Amino acid sequence: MTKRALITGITGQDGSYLAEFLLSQGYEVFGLVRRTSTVNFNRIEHIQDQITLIPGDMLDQTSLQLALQQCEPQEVYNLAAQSFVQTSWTQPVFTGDVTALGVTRLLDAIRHVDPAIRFYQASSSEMFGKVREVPQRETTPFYPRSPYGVAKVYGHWITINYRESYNLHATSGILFNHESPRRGIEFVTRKVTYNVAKIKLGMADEIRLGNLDSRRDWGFAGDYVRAMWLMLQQDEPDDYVISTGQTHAVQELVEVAFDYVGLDWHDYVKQDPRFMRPAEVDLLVGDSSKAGKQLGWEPQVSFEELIHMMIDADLKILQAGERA
Ligand code: NAP
Ligand code: F7E
Repeated sequence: MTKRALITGITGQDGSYLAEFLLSQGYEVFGLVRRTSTVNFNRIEHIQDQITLIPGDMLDQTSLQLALQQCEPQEVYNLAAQSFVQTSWTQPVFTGDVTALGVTRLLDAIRHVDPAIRFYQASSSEMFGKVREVPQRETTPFYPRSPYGVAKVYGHWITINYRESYNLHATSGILFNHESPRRGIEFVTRKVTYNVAKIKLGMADEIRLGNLDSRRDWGFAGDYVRAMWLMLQQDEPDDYVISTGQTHAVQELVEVAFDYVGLDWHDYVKQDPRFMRPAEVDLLVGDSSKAGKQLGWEPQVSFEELIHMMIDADLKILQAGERA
């Protein structure tokens, strides 16, 4: 029997990779899409004839219930969120409504429509924030440092609460930063690779960045969506950290990117207080040995390979005159 999966956030970076992956596994794929005045399906337009899009919004309980009734999925992947940390300080209530309460709306709809549905929640390393332990693992206490991080802690715990209260197969993946050529242009990796490509092509002459000292554990999004799927294939729901175990400063990201195109970053990078955060997460590095043992998951793409892949893709986009 063909399995059916519903992905919220299918138009986002991870949603597009997960949709491709589930199609390759023979799934019938449904995606929840919210109404916007301009269609923004550029990450999924190459597979749009193979998936079914259902209108709905994480802010609207009825739309979630109707979406579940329409597609009758065996698996639901909740990737929808206001996911940009910086925006969460200027839109803290909206971020909480979508990224935190949205999880409860969806879990409650599942409980009423079909409690046998397996549920994946996109938890985040931002929950560790001001880290209590290095490296961070499933048992590390949370100390979020942004309204986004706080909202994700809520989403994480409501997932566990619905698992324990209603016996749902509800799993949470605590994913560390993962990037790709499809990453939103506002996140630091893509901002750097896109602007380095522009500088290389003579289309820009500087990049303005915030804190160069913070450290992140950056992996490839294509590897990480495979982990999401593996989690829902387990007999029992659980929580898993997904990470590379390597950490790099933003400055190292800048160095690797400029080195790749044969330029010296000192000549182009300007620090700009507009991109500093009211509270920073200084160091993230994950320990995903539980996922290694129980899911057989390992990352395949190194940090350097990832940055090179993103620059190659951005050079192509710019040379073709396409949208970022
Ligand atoms: P993304 O590119 O920002 O995508 C977010 C998705 O959520 C988009 O499809 C967006 O739709 C949708 N969305 C936002 N508000 C919505 C609403 N009210 N109703 C319905 N859909 C809504 O994020 P991503 O990088 O793919 O991340 C996927 C998930 O993993 C997010 O929950 C994120 O917080 C979490 N996460 C990401 C990382 C990472 O490093 N990428 C790490 C840990 C956790 P539109 O296209 O209409 O805006
Ligand atoms: O920032 C620093 C910034 O915005 C990374 C989301 O997917 O991963 C992501 O959150 C670091 C921070 O990602 C700029 O201060 C310096 O220390 O790329 P980012 P993030 O905040 O780590 C987690 C796991 C998620 O869950 C989130 O959804 O880079 N930084 N200068 C900058 N960051 C940005 N965006 N822009 C700069 O100019």
